[in-house]
Amino acid sequence: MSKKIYFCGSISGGQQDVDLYGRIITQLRAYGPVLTDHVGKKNVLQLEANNSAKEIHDRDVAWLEECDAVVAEVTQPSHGVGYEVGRAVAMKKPILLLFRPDSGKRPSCMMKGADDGSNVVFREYVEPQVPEILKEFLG
Ligand code: 6IA
Repeated sequence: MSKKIYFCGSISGGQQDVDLYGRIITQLRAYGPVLTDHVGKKNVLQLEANNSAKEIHDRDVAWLEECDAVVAEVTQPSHGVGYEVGRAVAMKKPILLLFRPDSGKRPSCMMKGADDGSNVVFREYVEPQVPEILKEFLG
């Protein structure tokens, strides 16, 4: 069954992982449309340049309401990603939180601790594990 997927990744928080986001989004498309595929594009700032912050916020929250599942790459800390995850938890969406321990970063307790063993899953991973993790979550 096709699922509408909302992918979250850092933009203003730092775009150093944008190529990884793009590779994850490419794999996510096998499960359904990715509503936020611009998050994996280096030129997202130009793509969104004609939209105000309010337009982007309201559109993204509407997409969150519309989606069937949320996948967030949370290694690079981002206010926007934390906000989206919090809103998605309140909406009771199925949420997969992906964190790379080999980044040397410390995961936020508000991401790691959001794991509830069912609806919200926090997964530490290395990139070669992405296909099996997505299959488990979305397949
Ligand atoms: O705080 P951050 O920018 O790192 O938050 C990133 C997250 O919030 C992503 O998962 C997006 O879904 C959403 N988001 C935040 N800013 C934007 C944005 N800005 N465009 C699209 N989605 C966004 C465009 C740049 C702006 C200067 C026109």
